[in-house]
Amino acid sequence: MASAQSIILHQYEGSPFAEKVRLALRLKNLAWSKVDIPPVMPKPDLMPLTGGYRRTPVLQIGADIYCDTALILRHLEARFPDNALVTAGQEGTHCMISSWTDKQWFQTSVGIVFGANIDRLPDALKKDREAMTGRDFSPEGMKARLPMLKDQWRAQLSWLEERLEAGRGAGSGQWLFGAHPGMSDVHAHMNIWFVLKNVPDFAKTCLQETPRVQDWFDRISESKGQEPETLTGEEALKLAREASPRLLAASAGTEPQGLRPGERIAITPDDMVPNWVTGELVSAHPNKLTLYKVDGAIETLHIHFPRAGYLVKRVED
Ligand SMILES: N[C@@H](CCC(=O)N[C@@H](CS)C(=O)NCC(=O)O)C(=O)O
Repeated sequence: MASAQSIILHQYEGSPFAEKVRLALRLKNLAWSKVDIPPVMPKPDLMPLTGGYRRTPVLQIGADIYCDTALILRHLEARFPDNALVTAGQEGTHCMISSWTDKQWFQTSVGIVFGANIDRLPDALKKDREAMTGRDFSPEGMKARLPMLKDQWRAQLSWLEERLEAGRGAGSGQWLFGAHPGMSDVHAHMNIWFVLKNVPDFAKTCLQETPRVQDWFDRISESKGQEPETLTGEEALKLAREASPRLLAASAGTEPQGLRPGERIAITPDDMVPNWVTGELVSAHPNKLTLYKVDGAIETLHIHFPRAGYLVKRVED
């Protein structure tokens, strides 16, 4: 039975970013629970946890809410260090890798998945993603870009092949960086998983040209982990309301904007139509920012965001 200590992933099955976290949970063999959320707005059971942040996935542990896989994975690794995915010497590298897999490569993947399936996609999904990204999802535009995006995707896949080949020469080419699967492997797996699932013929043809990647992908996909318990959104909200966030010292170092604990600030991802979440700053670090008393959320929560890829501003009263 889930408790205030349980790892709860708010997710949906087809989400590649959720798959990234599921893979990390499998590799770390952690027990976890899930709440299946809708892939489009509205998300009535998620908003009281995030204060309006709408993306998938979101991680909840009691009254602490972690937004964005960049922070979710860092937090899981720090809080549950067994079966480490960030091994000595790899600190920082996986963040640089994820900034490529999650932005440049993912934009290519999503263009291919939507472009190849555009005539079958529900209108609600197209409209939702148009509103979220401000981009053009017209069938003509998507179809016209498809062949060019496929070129881009194959080029990026070939970087993994080169990496695995180079590692083999150094005696550790089983995984991207070393003899054990690590966080960089977790980040790199997502785009292949997503395109293989939704545009299988194209992905399989590319993988035939990159046999080391195919072998690596098959091996990492074999990880089993633990089956999650399924919770309802209401059950997760009850846990959040009844728990207290982990103790966290109010602190901010040398913030470029001079932000101080107690100030009202707003934060949004920088790669979509602004989705500001507004609350009181508890603590700010170069890679993490924590809010309390967030507008539209359960007041007592601590809601945590990464910094890279996010815009932050002070909110004047
Ligand atoms: N930078 C975010 C990106 C997450 C993301 O774009 N997720 C997609 C689903 S895979 C999404 O939020 N789609 C809209 C939605 O689910 O509402 C992260 O790493 O968590």
